[in-house]
Amino acid sequence: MSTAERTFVGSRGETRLRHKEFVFPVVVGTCAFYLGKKATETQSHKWYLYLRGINNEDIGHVVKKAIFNLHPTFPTPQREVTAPPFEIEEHGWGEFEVNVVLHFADDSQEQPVEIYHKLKLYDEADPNNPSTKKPVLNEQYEELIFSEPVESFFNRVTNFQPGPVQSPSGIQAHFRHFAPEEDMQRITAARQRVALMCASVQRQAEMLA
Ligand code: SLL
Repeated sequence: MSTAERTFVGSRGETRLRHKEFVFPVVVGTCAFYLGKKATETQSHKWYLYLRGINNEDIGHVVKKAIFNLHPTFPTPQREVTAPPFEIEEHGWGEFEVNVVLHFADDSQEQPVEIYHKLKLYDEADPNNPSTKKPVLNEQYEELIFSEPVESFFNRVTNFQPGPVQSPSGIQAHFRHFAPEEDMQRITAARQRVALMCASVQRQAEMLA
């Protein structure tokens, strides 16, 4: 393909990659600890809300800012974090839906995106026996899709090797392990098994007919 076909010029004069999709997976999560004896009516839990890379790598080369919009019962409910770790710590008494607005690196020339995420304080399986040791984790895997990305942004981020991000909170020990590629392999294998089963059922049906 010639350069002219591979790229095109966007409305702001930027060179974009035609028919290309850049997929950037992230995890939005909450990690809540019951305060036990220290619990009060308005502060029963200490919780963390975060945006992270799926392998807990630094995502600052793609995301420049995360705005966490909390429930209006919180003082200054809008919290801006402008560098990794994109994480906040709070105390509260109730669950609610958080709105997260992500702003991307300037050279991406992309608009911010919004993600909604539920802060969970109680384990659904056992809501009446909160533990002070084991936190309640709620993590959500999201794929940020940059369709027809700016060429220079795409080249920069795909050639970049991010390091791990460390948070003084220590909550990483509780993070889930996400393996989308392994999941995909399992799905493909399961599809093949189903296809084989279907073929065998069909053969049997044909023999009986
Ligand atoms: C509920 N719909 O009724 C939810 C609202 C709001 C939680 C939960 C504030 C903490 C503070 C807080 O935890 N709000 O006052 O500092 O369950």
